[in-house]
Amino acid sequence: MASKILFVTGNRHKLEEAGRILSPHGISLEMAGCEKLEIQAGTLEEVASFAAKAAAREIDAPVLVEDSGLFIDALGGFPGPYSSYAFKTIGCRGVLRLMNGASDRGASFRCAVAYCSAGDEPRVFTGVSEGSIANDMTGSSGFGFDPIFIGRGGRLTYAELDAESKCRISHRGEAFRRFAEWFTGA
Ligand code: ITT
Repeated sequence: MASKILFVTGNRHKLEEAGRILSPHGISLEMAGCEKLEIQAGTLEEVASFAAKAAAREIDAPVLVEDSGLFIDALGGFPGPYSSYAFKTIGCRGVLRLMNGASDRGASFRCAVAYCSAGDEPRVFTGVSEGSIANDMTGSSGFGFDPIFIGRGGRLTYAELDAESKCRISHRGEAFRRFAEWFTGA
């Protein structure tokens, strides 16, 4: 029988992608009915750990929390842990404007997944996908910064990939697969 775990997120796209990644490992996700407590911190790991510990305590059950972001080399890693805010404010177009004329277009998507049971310390699993920032927005799949991110060695943005292909190479895919291997003892 599949293990069901509560996932603390307000982002349905994350829930859909994480569910797709975990399902071959016999794990299914359900959106938790509590808020993700977002602290301001320098790393995704700290943000995810803090939120997971707080949520596990609040609902008295094991939970998963994920924090992710786009780190752009030419912008000193911005927006990084502030990606959610940057997406809501300047969006893909604003990032392209900031990158106007930049010859170094290197960037990475990063993801930290924290698993925590009530009263325990969180365990964190990370994933990275290296790539670059496109010159224009292309594609309509996915969410967030997908239309401007091209994975390493590829030509297509994440928004031009189908969900299965994105999850195979994405930061989220790597982090959740690492979690699944630990959780199932594989
Ligand atoms: P929760 O905190 O409720 O889980 P969120 O969308 O606010 O949802 P984050 O705080 O982790 O999530 O912010 C990550 C942001 O980084 C997200 O809103 C996107 O703009 C961007 N992002 C993360 N992963 C992405 C992906 O796979 N594709 C495109 N953009 C992504």
